[in-house]
Amino acid sequence: MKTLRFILGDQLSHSISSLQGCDRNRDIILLAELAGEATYVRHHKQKIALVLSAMRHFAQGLEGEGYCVDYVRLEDKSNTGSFSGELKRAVSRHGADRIVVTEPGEWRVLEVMQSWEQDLGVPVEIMQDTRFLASRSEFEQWAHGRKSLRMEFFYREMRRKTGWLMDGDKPKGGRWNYDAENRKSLPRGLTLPERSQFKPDHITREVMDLVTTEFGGHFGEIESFDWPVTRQEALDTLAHFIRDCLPGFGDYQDAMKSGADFLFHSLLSPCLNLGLLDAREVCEAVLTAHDEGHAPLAATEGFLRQVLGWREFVRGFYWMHMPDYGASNFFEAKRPLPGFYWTANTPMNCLAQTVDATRRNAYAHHIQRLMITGNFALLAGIEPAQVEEWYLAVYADAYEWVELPNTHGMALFADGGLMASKPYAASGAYIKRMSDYCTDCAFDPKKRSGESACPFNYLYWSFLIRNEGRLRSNPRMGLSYRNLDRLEDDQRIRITLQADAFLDSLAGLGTLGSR
Ligand code: FAD
Ligand code: DLZ
Ligand code: SF4
Repeated sequence: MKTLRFILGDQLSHSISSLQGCDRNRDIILLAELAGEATYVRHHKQKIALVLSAMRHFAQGLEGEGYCVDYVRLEDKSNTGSFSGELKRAVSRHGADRIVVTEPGEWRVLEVMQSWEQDLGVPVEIMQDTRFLASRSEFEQWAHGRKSLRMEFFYREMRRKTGWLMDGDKPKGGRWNYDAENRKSLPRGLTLPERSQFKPDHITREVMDLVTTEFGGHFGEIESFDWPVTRQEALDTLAHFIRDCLPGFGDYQDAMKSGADFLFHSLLSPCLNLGLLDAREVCEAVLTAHDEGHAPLAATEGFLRQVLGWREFVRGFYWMHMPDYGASNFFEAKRPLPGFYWTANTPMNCLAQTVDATRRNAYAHHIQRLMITGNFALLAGIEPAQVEEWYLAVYADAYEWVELPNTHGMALFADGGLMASKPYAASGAYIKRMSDYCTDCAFDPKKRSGESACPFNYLYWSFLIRNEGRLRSNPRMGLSYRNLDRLEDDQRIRITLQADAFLDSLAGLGTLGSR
């Protein structure tokens, strides 16, 4: 029997289930560079270069280990550009009579995979993706019968299951959650760690040129590319994070600063999502650093919560709610995505900084994604599908299984509360407290209305007014609505009028939102 093992571009792990039991003398491993995967949303140039370069390096590594690799390059004239097309060609090229593949990270690809057996007339084994700490069925069992799914309770279950940061059945230090200690703003003069940078080698350089030629019209800068593209570089990134960033990770997890694109964040998501690093090894390395006295408990717990908690939770949540998850639109938001999400051309400094960093790095850290671009889209009532397409396109770590729950559920509350207990809506006061963006901004974060008022302020109040019927009964919105109740009627009217005029201007009916 001749087996074809198909490895997708985000399955670059030696432990991938589709490689298990591989007979190096007989089996063929297929990897294919696909124009369709670069364009189903128009990915950031660095994202495409990252995936292609990591694929080329991975294939080279497999060949060096004696595997028989069939690698289809983007430039290949016969390349059909799709998973199905390349698999079909490979089956006939090799006379394969069995296909083994690991389940993908996106519903649309699973649907395609499920048609292969019939279309190609050979048995197709779709293996579980075992690179997560909770399997899909384990998540579903945990979720079964619960009225609402909250990350916090899932995370506690995962702590118990792994025994990580546990004293018997109690959390180490007596608390499950050190979030309250992880919300410090950055003290002036604090030295920030350098990002570890990887100079493109000849393979990456070649891919960067290819991306420039083929996808030059896509969003984002390519020349600044310095992402890790091999397993060794990914391990170096992890070591650098643990040494230089982890001790400050907890304290400044929610902070933002002009010109500081990475702060104490790990930059590990592209490596994790491609498969260059495994979630378990990342958590274990961080726990070892804590045991050796290198990282405080709050930082260690804060990091574990992200990987063992959020990352696993959103993955289980995605598969449980697909294929219909993205269809809801709780606030009936319909406005188009403003042009400055692509150009950074806006006098709102927080947005300009975040979009510009995204353009240069294919990266923004979590609080920028959630509380700047996400918060703005929520308050402004931008149509969820347009916001989701943007997030899937612009970040190096974006795959639908992780992007969609974070955008649709967490940032936009478009699912009406399946994922989060309340919308993450915030006014300019929050941004002022957590960043230095407001210092250099054309607007005043202390003003609620008027020409120089921060747009986040009147948009925030107008969001509460507009959605009163949907949100007032939410117990976690009580304080917000008590504050709204203190506004006089004429203030409400002024705010609503200003917010509407501002939003119309974003849609091209005026010039307020753009420079
Ligand atoms: P760190 O701050 O160092 O965190 C460590 C790790 O924890 C990350 O590498 C990541 O693997 C994990 N993590 C942290 N928060 C989350 C989360 N909410 N969901 C899942 N994993 C998490 N993350 C993606 O990997 N891909 C996406 O497409 C993506 N889209 C997002 C869209 C929105 C609107 C929001 C609010 C968040 C999104 N996130 C996404 C989650 C998070 O912002 C990124 O994982 C994080 O910014 C990656 O940077 P880092 O590796 O430096 O993270
Ligand atoms: C994101 C991406 C890109 C840009 N290119 C490829 C590719 O050329 N070949 C490939 O196999 N995978 C690519 N990917 C990753 C896929 O989009 C990913 O496997 C699916 O979205 C499923 O998670
Ligand atoms: Fe952003 Fe408002 Fe601060 Fe300007 S004043 S940076 S728009 S929060």
